[in-house]
Formats: sequence, structure tokens, C-alpha cells
Amino acid sequence: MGDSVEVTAEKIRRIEIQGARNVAIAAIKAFQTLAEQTKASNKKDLLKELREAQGLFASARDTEPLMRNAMRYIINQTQTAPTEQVTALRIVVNETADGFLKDLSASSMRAAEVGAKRIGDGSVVFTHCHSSTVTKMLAKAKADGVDFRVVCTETRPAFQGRITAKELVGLGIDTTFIVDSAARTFMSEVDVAFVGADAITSEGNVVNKIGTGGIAVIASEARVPFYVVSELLKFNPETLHGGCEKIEQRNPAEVWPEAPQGLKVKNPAFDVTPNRYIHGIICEEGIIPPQMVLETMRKRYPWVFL
Ligand code: RUB
Repeated sequence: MGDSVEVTAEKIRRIEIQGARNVAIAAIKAFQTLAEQTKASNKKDLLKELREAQGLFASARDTEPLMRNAMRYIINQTQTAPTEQVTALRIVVNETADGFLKDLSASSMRAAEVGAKRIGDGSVVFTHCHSSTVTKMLAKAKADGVDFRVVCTETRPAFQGRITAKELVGLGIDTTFIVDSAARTFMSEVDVAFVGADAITSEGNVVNKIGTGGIAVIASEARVPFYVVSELLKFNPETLHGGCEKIEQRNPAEVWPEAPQGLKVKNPAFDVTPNRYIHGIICEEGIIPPQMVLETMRKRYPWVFL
């Protein structure tokens, strides 16, 4: 049995579980645990428990539409299932969650396969933060026998770049680790940049780890193609109706634990990269221009708009 809703939410809050895909997977699995352990005796109570878990996860990390889309999908399927029996509904939650996880895995694998083809022999790849989808793509390129090396940032303040660096070294990929502020210095030797995504807006702008927007500008200045590797379900449907993806503000102590009293320290976890800096979004549909995300979503995932 997996972790409970409470334990999972806490791990997400503390970034023990990090990255949009891993966060969504953990929440989905916790939904399955909830369905397994529930004491609800009717449909209404089971749905209430699921909605409470949904609220807890959404507040554990603000900027995670993939997780929100997944939870909404599972709850909708449970709500509309043609049964009132809790035993049957538990199976609905479990099987819907399994199906979602399977599709998510297929989407990231497809993105990895497509993206890997954009890495040429002898090339230098730049990445920022830790994206499991980007790592999957780099692993695929390595497995395909492409000879390339990677420059990756440490990613202040939580150092997710160290996770990336460890994974890449473990895969036998030649990797150079730099401080975030060295991005411009190293961009001149880079052929292509790849980052993950936490959220994609209806305009095709991308929300990802703080610093991503600046790296995109630097890549543009250096004429380095800048790609976002992401499952399309990171799309936030609320942005279509004028809403903005809320940027998570984290504890300032992550930046400077013993900062002098009276100093203002800000710690936004993410920033927005405007679509004009994005060469393409590498996803389960192949490589699409960011401006085509909305149209592609409507065709592939119409339920997101309901
Ligand atoms: C992680 C981050 C990643 C995206 C995509 O931020 O910005 O680039 O989440 O990751 P944090 P993935 O460490 O704060 O969660 O491709 O694994 O979904």
C-alpha cells in the first residue's frame, strides 16, 4: 500500500517529492490508497474524502496543473460512475488512477523519444533544475548511442540541479555542473537547451523553475534553440478564462536561513517563459509550437475544458 494522503502531501510540501510529474504521480497513488482505506459508507462521503484530499494536495504546491487535472479527472469519473456502491466506486478510483498513470508514462516516453532525436552527435545540451521528463529524454539519447554532453545548473535555492547531475552521471553522461549565474557564460558552447514545465498557459507560455525565463532569453541571444519537454496535461485550463497560473512563493529561509533581521528575502519557486522564446514544446503529440497548445489540447484532452 502507498503513502496516505497526509504523508504524501507533507512530502510534496517539503519537496521530498519534486517535479510536476513526480508530484502528480504521488497524489494519484495517494488517491488509490485513500480508496483502499476509506471507511466511507456511501458515495457522497467517498467523494467528500476525495475532494478534501484534492484541496490538501493543491495547497501543498500551488503551481501544479498536472496534479490538479489528474485529481479532477479521477473525481469526475468517480462522481459520474453509474453506481452508488462504495465497493464498486473504490475499484473505479483505482482503475481510473491506473489508467491515468499508464497514459502519463506513455506521454513522457513519447516526448523523450521525440526530443532525443533533436540531440545531435557531438552536441552540448543545456538544462536547468530537475525534470524527470528531460532526464528520460537524455537517457533515451544515450541509449540510442548519441555522443553528447550536458551542462546543468545547480538551481538555487533548493539545488534540484544536483538531482539531475547525479542521475546523468549515473547514466554515464558527460555532465558539467555550473552555478545558475554562469548560464550566460556557458551558453556560447551550447547547441540546444531543454527544460521541463510545471504549467502551460492557453497562450503557450510556460511556467517552470525560477530562472528558466532568464535562461530562455540567454539562449535566444545566443541563437540556441530552447525547447520545453512536457506532457500536455500540464496545461492549465483556467488560463483560458483569464486566470493566471499562481506562482508558488516559498519560505524565504530556503534562500538565506539566517538572514539579518529586517532584510526582505523573496523566494518565488517558478517564473514564466513567454512563448516567443520557446522553439517548440516536445510532448506526446510530437514537437508543436507553443501557440498550438490550446488547439492540440482541445483535440486530445477535451475533458480538461468541461
Ligand atoms: C521542478 C521543475 C521541473 C518541472 C518539470 O521544480 O521546475 O522542471 O516540474 O518536471 P520543483 P517533470 O523541484 O520545485 O518541483 O518533467 O519531472 O514533470
